Amino acid sequence: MLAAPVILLAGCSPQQSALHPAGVDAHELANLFWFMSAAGFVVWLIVMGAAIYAVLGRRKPTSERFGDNFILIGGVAFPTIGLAILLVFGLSLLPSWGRDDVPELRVHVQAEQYWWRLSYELRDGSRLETANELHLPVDAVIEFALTSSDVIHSFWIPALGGKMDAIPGRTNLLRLEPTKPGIYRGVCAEFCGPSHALMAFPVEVHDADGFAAWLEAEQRPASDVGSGTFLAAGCGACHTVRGVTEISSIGPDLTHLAARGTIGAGTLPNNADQLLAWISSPDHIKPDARMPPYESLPESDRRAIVDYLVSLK
Ligand code: HEC
Ligand SMILES: [Cu+2]
Repeated sequence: MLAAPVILLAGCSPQQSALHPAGVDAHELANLFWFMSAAGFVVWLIVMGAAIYAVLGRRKPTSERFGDNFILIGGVAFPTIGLAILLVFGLSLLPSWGRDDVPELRVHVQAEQYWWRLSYELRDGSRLETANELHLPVDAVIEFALTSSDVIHSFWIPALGGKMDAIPGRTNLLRLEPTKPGIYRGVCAEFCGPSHALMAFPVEVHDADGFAAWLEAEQRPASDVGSGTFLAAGCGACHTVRGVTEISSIGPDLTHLAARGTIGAGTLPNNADQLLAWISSPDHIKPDARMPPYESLPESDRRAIVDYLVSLK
């Protein structure tokens, strides 16, 4: 009994916790949670007090008037006023739909089985494509335009705010405002297939300079030194590496893959050994992953491809 909460709490890393808020909405949600919990606890104490009094209290008959008043106050007035207060507090947190201010940054998010296609709207109106790792500026209102290419997914960064569904054929808008630089974790929060639990994404919140530096680095085209085996193996049939192969983008953009912390949407740490394992047999690492295995390629070829991938800084 004592060990249970310890084990449960150990599972709460602040990186992915709605109770360690690092954004405006997350703060409001955490406050709502603590307020509701405290109010629930007070009501529980009162009810338990009444129950204990009823069982152990003095057995003296009470007047009918006392009985009527007790029911009116305890059974009608108290719940009505108490629930009204909780309702008003809860409703006050709904986003105001009249908000017509322009967000400082817009990011298009297309959920795919089982990864995230991300596209940043730049000041000049062009788009910057990337995948599986979000970088955001601190203290800025960011609007996410969410959609999906296959089934319903849900976009959720617990440390920054609430979740919203990504639905095929629709665009849902979600605004978040990070308040604290750091590294957080976002997840898919709607069951979408066998690898649903392997559809996460690291979120890095930068100060303004850090974000500008990331954006600039991300816009550079990739290096094509050593791309021979990668291209010959046909990886370009699904992956774009800007400036090297831009035929198709069925899979995640790999232009600056080596700058990302994880591979397979938060599934593995990004290093040469894991990349080799991933290319050899993605389906083993991530059931139902939509990438073919390359086990049949000679190992020297797979290693040459990995050498190229780790150079994509
Ligand atoms: C049929 C299309 C297809 C081909 C061909 C393909 N891939 Fe993929 N690849 C994908 C898809 C889809 C994913 C995303 C899988 C997931 O995370 O669920 C992926 C993911 C990856 C990732 C992880 C990217 C990230 O952001 O986490 C790497 C690295 C990768 N592929 C490398 C390669 C290499 C190298 C080749 C050639 C040997 C190759 N792929 C061939 C479709 C393909
Ligand atoms: Cu999903």
